[in-house]
Amino acid sequence: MMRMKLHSSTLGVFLMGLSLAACSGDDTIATASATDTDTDTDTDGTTTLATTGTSTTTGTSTTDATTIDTTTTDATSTTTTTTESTGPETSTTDVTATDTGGPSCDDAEQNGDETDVDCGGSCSPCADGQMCLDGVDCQSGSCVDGACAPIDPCANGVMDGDESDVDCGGSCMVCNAGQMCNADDDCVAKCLDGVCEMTECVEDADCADLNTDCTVGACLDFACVANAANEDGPCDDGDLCSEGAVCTGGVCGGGAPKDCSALDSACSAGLCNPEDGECVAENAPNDTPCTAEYGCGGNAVCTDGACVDDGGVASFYEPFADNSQGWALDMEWEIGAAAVGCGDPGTDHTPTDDNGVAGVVLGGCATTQLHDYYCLTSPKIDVSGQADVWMSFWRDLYSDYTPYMKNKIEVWDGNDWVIIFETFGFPAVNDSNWTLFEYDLNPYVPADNTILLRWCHNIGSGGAFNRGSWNVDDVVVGPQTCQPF
Ligand SMILES: [Ca+2]
Ligand SMILES: [Ca+2]
Repeated sequence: MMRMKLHSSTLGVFLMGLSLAACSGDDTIATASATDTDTDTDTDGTTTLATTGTSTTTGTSTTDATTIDTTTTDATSTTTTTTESTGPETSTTDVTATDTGGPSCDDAEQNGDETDVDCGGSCSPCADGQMCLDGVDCQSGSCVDGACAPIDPCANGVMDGDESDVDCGGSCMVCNAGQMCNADDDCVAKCLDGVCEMTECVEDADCADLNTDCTVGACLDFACVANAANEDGPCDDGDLCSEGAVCTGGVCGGGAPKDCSALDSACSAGLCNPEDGECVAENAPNDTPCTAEYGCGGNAVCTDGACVDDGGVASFYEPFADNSQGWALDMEWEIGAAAVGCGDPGTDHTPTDDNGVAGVVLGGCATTQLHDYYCLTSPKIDVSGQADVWMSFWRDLYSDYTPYMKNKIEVWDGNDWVIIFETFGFPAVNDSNWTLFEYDLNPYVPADNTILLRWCHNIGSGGAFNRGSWNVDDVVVGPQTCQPF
């Protein structure tokens, strides 16, 4: 119960205070609301406010003095105005009205801290569609863009509507593996016995683990599969010691072992190191018998990866399998297969299959037309480090005698060609078979340790007989007695 007696000058302040005060929602508070306000001047000069309620005046009202007596009982405020009558006519007014307090939660206006009419703020929450500031202003607890939104049945934390599990399935989002379902559509994948089953994938990107040089991961019926790709394209088979692997039906393979034969030698084998794919030379055990390149026929054995021949090693060897060492050939000279004809041998001397020799018109006769020397000249032969320098070769020479034909072998001593063999007059040379000849070159080794050799012939006089001339094989420059074959 509240009793108030107010002057008009303080009413505004009072209303302002009420509007700022928190509304308790208690409907026992009277709200200032007047349908009629009557202000008059008292006889003593003071102004007394007559307010609220409906004033009923009977006859002519001459109100000199007004006293407001406000009694508030619950929701009803009763104001009794007593008018003193100064004349014969007396007017008595009894007013009963709804009272006069501040904003309330049921005054049909948006005031106080309400977010919409009579709701929100400290009033009861608003219904869907009404204005709000925050979820607490709403019955649904959801304030979206300033308006109370209906509660999302798919996010209300209970299984309702057509959901198959809490907030999923039906018209809500699909359920995850392990959640309840009614049909496949309720699940990311499949519904099995009322439960969404586990799935490996939903889209191809989930299967990227299966991407390789030769495969592409794909999601098929919610399971990852590796599809073959890059058919016949290059791929890495993971073996550093294979080369040229390709994809075949999704599998990388078919690579060839890396070729490390460049490191092969008499006492080592080129092998690929699987750790880094590099070629390395693996040495044969020491004292393993071996065949030394240009070895001179001793008891060659491997020593720390090198084939050492105790008979020595030659500086140069030529079996004439081809002309890869670069001999210079004047007219009539050839390097090729031995051939029978005009006294030439049908087989070479070297015990290999190439049958290669050097000779004058292989399988035929030398010309008998007069000419100066035609020569077979060796490549440069480096004899550095060779303590003992001899030349040996196998010969099958069939010639006329000087002056019809003359034959010679020369060595370059750094300044001049020096003859180390020549033919003269009768009798002529006619080798019956391959024959070994050896020459000491030690006196002729030039300062730069590089020597040249040449085999030559001429026609010095008309009337020469047809002869097969030179056949040369297995030329060796090395220590004396060095005979590889
Ligand atoms: Ca040969
Ligand atoms: Ca010949």
